[in-house]
Amino acid sequence: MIVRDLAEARKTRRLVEAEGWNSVRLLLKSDGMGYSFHITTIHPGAELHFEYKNHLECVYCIEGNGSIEDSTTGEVHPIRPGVMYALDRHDAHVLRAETSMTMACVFNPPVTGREVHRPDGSYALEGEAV
Ligand code: 9YT
Repeated sequence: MIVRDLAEARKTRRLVEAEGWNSVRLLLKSDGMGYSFHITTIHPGAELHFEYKNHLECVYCIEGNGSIEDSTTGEVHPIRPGVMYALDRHDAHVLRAETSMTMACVFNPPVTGREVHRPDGSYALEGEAV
């Protein structure tokens, strides 16, 4: 069994910080679960263009308000506590935070540790050039 405390994990290399967000990776590939699990904070005013070409992701909003725009269709969905979105088609999207947002995120395949976004909004697959 794996038991981890978010506040403790935040003090370790499980915390990854980047422009507009930080994320604590509570489960990584090395944990052998087949997915990774992150608690991500999006900073107020952030506008993030992501496209996880190599990963499927679902995100559940725990706190804060913002929106997600489907970059292909232009459709905008409000995000508030209780809302989940799943990028089942590796959907290119824009995440906008009106307030600080706390999100629980699951990635399949799991991230390995220190990934941050490449210029195209994706994370590298393990072994792929960064
Ligand atoms: C909300 C969102 O897109 N989260 C992505 C995961 C987070 N940026 C991370 O842990 O890399």
